[in-house]
This record gives sequence, structure tokens and C-alpha cells, in this order.
Amino acid sequence: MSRDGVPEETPERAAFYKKIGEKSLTPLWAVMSSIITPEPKSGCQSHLWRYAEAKDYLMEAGALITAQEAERRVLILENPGMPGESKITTSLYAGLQLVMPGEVAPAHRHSQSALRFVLDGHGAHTAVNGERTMMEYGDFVITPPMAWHDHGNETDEPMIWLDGLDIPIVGFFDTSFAEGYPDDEQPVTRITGDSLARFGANMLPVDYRHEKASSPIFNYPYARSRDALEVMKQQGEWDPCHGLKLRYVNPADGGFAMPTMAQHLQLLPKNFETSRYRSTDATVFVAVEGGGRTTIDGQTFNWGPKDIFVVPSWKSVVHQVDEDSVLFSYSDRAAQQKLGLWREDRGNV
Ligand code: GTQ
Repeated sequence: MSRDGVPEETPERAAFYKKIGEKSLTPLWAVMSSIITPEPKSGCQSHLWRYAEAKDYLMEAGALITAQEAERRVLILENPGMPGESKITTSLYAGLQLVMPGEVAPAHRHSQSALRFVLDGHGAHTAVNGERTMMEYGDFVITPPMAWHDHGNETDEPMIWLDGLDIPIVGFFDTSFAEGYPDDEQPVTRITGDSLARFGANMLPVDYRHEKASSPIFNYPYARSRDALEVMKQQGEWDPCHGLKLRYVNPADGGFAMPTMAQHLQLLPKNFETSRYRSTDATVFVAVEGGGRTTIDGQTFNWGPKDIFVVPSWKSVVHQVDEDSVLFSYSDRAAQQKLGLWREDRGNV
């Protein structure tokens, strides 16, 4: 079967297409090669956002609108290949959220899953299902689908984090539901740290039955994940494509922490250069520590702490670091694997 051509459009054919178009019919052969492509073909472009620059604009937004009025004071990281679509990849959303001292981002819930990756400030909280968690640099925090959540900052510093949501996926399936809570904040009914103690100590409550799509842990503290990488580093076993890379896990079933999105944390030791790698899950990376450069299909982006970059589906990636460096990443791999769509190419290493 030829994959690269569209049959010639003769005047008779054009007239026919026009005639059937009025009846909501259209010929497959005119579009076949653009809708069933031999390899992923995407409007998503490789791009890097320098954190310092984005933060300046976010602080400027802080003077223009309150968290209360905005509901969420967020600057969307919009992929330059898909302007106006509120997307960082074809399937995922990303934004930088600011909560100023004394502010509350009021409680609401929606069918979209959200992750937070904390970038600035410390000690502000997010509340999920009656429990507050205090957020520190590098913490990975989950808001499961339809869970009430509000964010508050009782510290004296601005708090900024990266939001990652599956908004385009939920939109694609036409399954968006959202509602506001009657009060700004939900009542606190559980002790801070309860879910981490209950589910994050390599144990589960006796008789626990896991019925939810998301992990019962909702804050994966950076301190713990980082310590694990530091201990493993001493073993000196490096994956050629990933260095040392850990997957955030739902302790109840061993799956990904969220139903649609997968998250990873990786350590690349000083002067490491990864082997070319590509996969079908377009991925958002956040540099957490260190510095280096990443080459995506021949285009090189230099990064330092807190910079954010996106790698489109099936584009080859090479990371090179000048010092020990840590990268957080998220993608739609959890959804792709459930649907049997995910592929990777390790270049035979
Ligand atoms: O914090 O609940 O960036 O609902 C976009 C939508 C954050 C949130 C976003 C949201 C939120």
C-alpha cells in the first residue's frame, strides 16, 4: 500500500467530492496518507522555557490579578507549534502557578488529573480529600480526578509550582466535568502526613482494597526520592539511555501514580552523555539540579535548575551534563501503555 501519495484530483473527482460533501461524506483516499502516517507526525515542537524569565512574567501577573479572582493564577506553557490550544504536547497541559503569601486558590474539583512539581518557596500547602500537604522544592504532588483541591500560602514568600494536567486527553474524550466548592477551602479532616505514613512506608493498611485510579499517596517528597538516587549512584550502574531513572509508583498496584500520566526522576552523573533514545510519549522535563544540554532531533537546548523543556513524540533525545544533574519528567505514557500504543527505540543499546 502506498503511504505517501494522494490520488490526483481530476475535475470530475473534485465535483464529486463537492457533491458528497454537502451530504457529510468525504473520500478517504484524499486524506489517508495524512491521517494514517508511517511515523508520528505532530504539531508539537521541541521547546525550552527559561524559568527565570517565566517567573518574572508570573510575578507581573501577581500584581494584575489575585488567585481568588483568577481561580488559578497560572501562565500556560504553550507549545509554539500549537498556539491557542493550551497544550505543551498534543495530549498534555503545563502551566506555572503562583500563590502569593496570604492567598487561597479556592477549592474546586474536575475530572482532569493534575500533578504539581514544586519550584519556588516552601511550606505553602495544597489540600486534597481533607488532607493538607506542605510543599517543598522538588516535591511531586497529585490531585486525582474529581478530588476537591485548594491551595493556600500561609508563608511569607511567593510559592510557584509547575502544573501538569491531562486536559487535552479529557477534552479528546469529551469527559470534562468540573464544579466549585461552596467555601474557599475544604475542611481539614485528616492529619498532615497521614497518607504518606499509611501508604508510603513500604506497607499498606491491612485489608486495604485499592479501588481508585490514582495513587493513595499524594505527596512524593523530593527528599526521599533524591536520597534513593544518591544511594544508588554509589553502585555505579548506569543505563546508557537514562543514567539512573526511577518511576514514581502507585504502591497499591505497582502501576503509575496517575491513570493517564507517568512521572520519572533521573540522575545523570557529572559528564555523562546519554545514548540516543526516542519514545512515543512526548515528554515534559524539569531540570531540578545541575546543568547541561539536551539535543532533540539535532536541536540543542542548554538548561540549568528549574528550566523546563519539552520533547515531542518519537524525536531522538541526548542529554549531556556538566555536573551531577537531576531531571523530573512527565508524559502520557500511563495512558499509552494501557491502550497498547507505547513504543520506544533505544538504538539497540
Ligand atoms: O490547580 O486546580 O494549571 O484546575 C489548571 C487547572 C491548575 C488547579 C491549572 C487547574 C489547576
